[in-house]
Amino acid sequence: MATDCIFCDIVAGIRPATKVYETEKVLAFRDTQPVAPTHILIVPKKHIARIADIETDDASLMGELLLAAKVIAGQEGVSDGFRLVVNNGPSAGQSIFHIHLHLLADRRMSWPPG
Ligand code: DGP
Repeated sequence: MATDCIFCDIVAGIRPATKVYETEKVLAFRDTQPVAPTHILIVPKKHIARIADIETDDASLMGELLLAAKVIAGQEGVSDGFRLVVNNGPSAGQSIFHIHLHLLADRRMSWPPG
């Protein structure tokens, strides 16, 4: 049954997604509104709304997200140039309230980010 969280529904397999990586605790899939030629979302299967909500017990899980990013960058052939973004809260651009890393690559990135 669908939940009120799009990413929980993807994790549960009741909403389609183009998956690129999966472990027991982490899932990654392509963003449907890409802002770079390579744009992948990396999520914990556990529902946590925002980085501001993580607890000490989530430290290992958060580390798994970064390790997933490394593996996926290798799979995608972009290990030498990619950006990870985490938006926290509406004012920072967060629109889906389930923690996710954006892995962006295959275009020139500017700094500071907008
Ligand atoms: P953020 O704004 O940081 O919360 O990023 C949410 C991202 O999620 C945004 O880039 C668009 C993407 N997105 C929204 N709905 C879906 C969906 O149903 N499937 C997939 N794969 N991505 C989605």
